[in-house]
Parts: sequence; C-alpha cells; structure tokens
Amino acid sequence: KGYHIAVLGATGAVGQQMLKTLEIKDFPISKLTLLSSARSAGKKVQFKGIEHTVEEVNPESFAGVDIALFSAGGSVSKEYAEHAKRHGAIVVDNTSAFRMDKNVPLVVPEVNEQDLFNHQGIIANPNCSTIQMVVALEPIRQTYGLSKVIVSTYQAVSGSGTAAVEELYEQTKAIIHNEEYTPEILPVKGDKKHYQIAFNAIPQIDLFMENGYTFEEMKMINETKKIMNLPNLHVAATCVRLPVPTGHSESIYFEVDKADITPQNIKDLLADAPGVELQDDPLNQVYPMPANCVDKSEVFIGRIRKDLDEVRGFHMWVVSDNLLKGAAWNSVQIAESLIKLGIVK
Ligand code: A2P
Ligand code: 11C
Repeated sequence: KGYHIAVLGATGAVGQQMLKTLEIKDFPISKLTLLSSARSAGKKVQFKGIEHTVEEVNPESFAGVDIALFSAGGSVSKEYAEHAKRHGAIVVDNTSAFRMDKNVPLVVPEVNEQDLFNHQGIIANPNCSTIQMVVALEPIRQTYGLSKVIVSTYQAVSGSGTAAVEELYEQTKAIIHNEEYTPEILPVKGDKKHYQIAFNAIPQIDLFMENGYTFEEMKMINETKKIMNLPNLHVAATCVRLPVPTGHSESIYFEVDKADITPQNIKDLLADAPGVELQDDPLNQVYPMPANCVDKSEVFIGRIRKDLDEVRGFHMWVVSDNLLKGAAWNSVQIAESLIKLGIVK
C-alpha cells in the first residue's frame, strides 16, 4: 500500500532533502504533491526518475493527502495547517509555529515516539539543534538520570535556508578575490544589521528576546524540556553560526543523577543507542566533524569525558546533518512511525 504525501516548501533547503530522503528510504508513496509559493510554481522536479511539477499551494491542495510534510516557514504553516487538517491529512510541521502548543506532540522518534498517539492533526518536528542533542541525551537520561545541560552550538548556514548558503559561497569568493560584498542575509534576514559570515563566527541565530537569549537558544531550552518530558531540567544554550555549509556541531556539558559513572559507562550506552554513531577515540584523532556527517542520518558523538571538578558532570561533542536528522529525516521518520503505529491507516 502507498500513501498520498504532500511536501509544502518542496523547493527549499529542507524540502529538497525531504524528497531525497523519501526516495532513499523507499517510503511507500502512491501519490506525491509538491507545493511552493508562486515563485517556483511550474518548476519540474525528478522523484524516482519521474518528473513532477511543483504547484502553488492553495487551501484545496491537500484533498486526499494522507501525510503533509510542511517546511515553508512558520507563517505558511499557520496559514495552511488547518486546511490540511480539514482535508483529513496529518501535518508533520518542520517550523516553530506549533512546537510549544500543548495539543501538538513535539517528536523525535528515538525519544518520545509514543507521544504521536496524542496528535490532533498536527505533529511538530523540533528545531535541528534540539533534535541532535536529545538523541544524544535520552539514553543517558534513561539509565543515569539527567539534571543539567549547558550547550554551545557551532551551526551551519544551511539552517538559514538556501539563500544563506549562497551568501556564504559568494562572500567567500568575493573576499578571496578582494571584491566588495555587502552581507544581506545572515545572521537573520529580518533583523536590522547583517554581518560577514565567511571567515567569521556570529553569536546570533534568530532574533534576540528581552531576556538576552536568542529565539534559537530558547527553542533549544524549551523544546528539550518538552520532548524529554523533563519540565524541571536545567538547560542553558549559546548558539553560534559558523561558515560551515551543512552539519551542526554542539559542545554539551551535562550532569547525571547517579554517582560514580565513568566516561566508559556513557560510551557503552551510546554505542548501542538508536540513531547514534559513536566516534570517540581521541588518541587516534577520531571524533565527529560536520564535513563527514553530510548526507548521513545518524547523530555522531565523540569527545566524551568527565568534568574535572563536578563529580556528576560530563562533556561531549555531538554532530549531525542539520537538514537530515535535524529536519527532513526526522520528519520522514515521524511519517514512518505514524504508519508503523497504525495511526495512519
Ligand atoms: P519558493 O521556491 O516558491 O520560494 P528555504 O528555506 O530554502 O529558503 O526554502 C523555503 C521554501 O518554502 C521554498 O520551497 C519556498 O518556495 C517555500 N515558501 C516560501 N514562502 C512560501 C509561501 N508563502 N507559500 C508557499 N511556499 C512558500
Ligand atoms: C538554524 N536551527 O540553524 C535553525 C534552523 O526552528 O526549525 C531551524 C529553524 C527551526 O538556523
């Protein structure tokens, strides 16, 4: 049996990866509807060797759709989610529009797949930097408990969309050739100032809030508590953009509840954890790097070591393809879970 799948934002950085992932994972599809804005309507896209035409989304685009994968920005999700629901589709939304809504499950299948049973037509896919962190933390929480997390991120520009990746390449070329280049997108398209990303590090992802944190940092804090169902977990985040095209990296400090846990205990646990690949052999210079994680679905973990002062404290380095496990693969995985659990018949 196949399912009618719609992809809204099919021409975007994440949408393109969604199509690639549906193809690679051989997702059972009977019909594929590709949706975008008027800008890309009429564009031809190949899927499994067959040409599909991208259509401009409208309220009736979701007739007959079983699962709609949304990745066209929060305001587009807010506009079209109800129309998709009205047509009986289940929406898997990759934007921040509904993530903190208490009626919307926020799901990473390795962590809280069972929350899918509580859906009311919309399921939210978390922020990319949150997803890779909770995949790494959940096995630790299950076995040793978890009380505190402090994360610093080193995020790729593709998190800001295809136009930001273009800006990184064009700016890098311009600087190398001593040419003028005016930054126009990063750190945030909608903010007042724009800064050079090539050969730089920008400690701003998304807009700032009154409390001094950015929205990206608050997403990591709030989404982690919701996904792991740990409202009292202490979480702090600092999110930084680097001139890396794809692959987010994170330095994570965490404290467990149990005493006398060794780094080897944590490594043994993560070596068998779902969705994880351990790359931790510092003496042989084995550790994860973004350049090596592109196009892979796993969350890569290394540099696991004990804090030198806090007996329950550890550090680790976590890397994943932000467009795959961070977005497209997690969304497709949610769609697979919906079928596996019998939620979509
Ligand atoms: P389009 O190609 O027509 O602009 P990215 O994150 O890489 O910038 O991609 C954003 C995706 O969301 C694209 O597929 C884009 O389509 C789509 N999109 C943006 N705005 C809208 C809109 N108002 N309605 C439908 N799709 C939209
Ligand atoms: C980034 N994490 O790297 C952002 C992109 O809430 O889904 C994903 C934004 C989101 O810029």
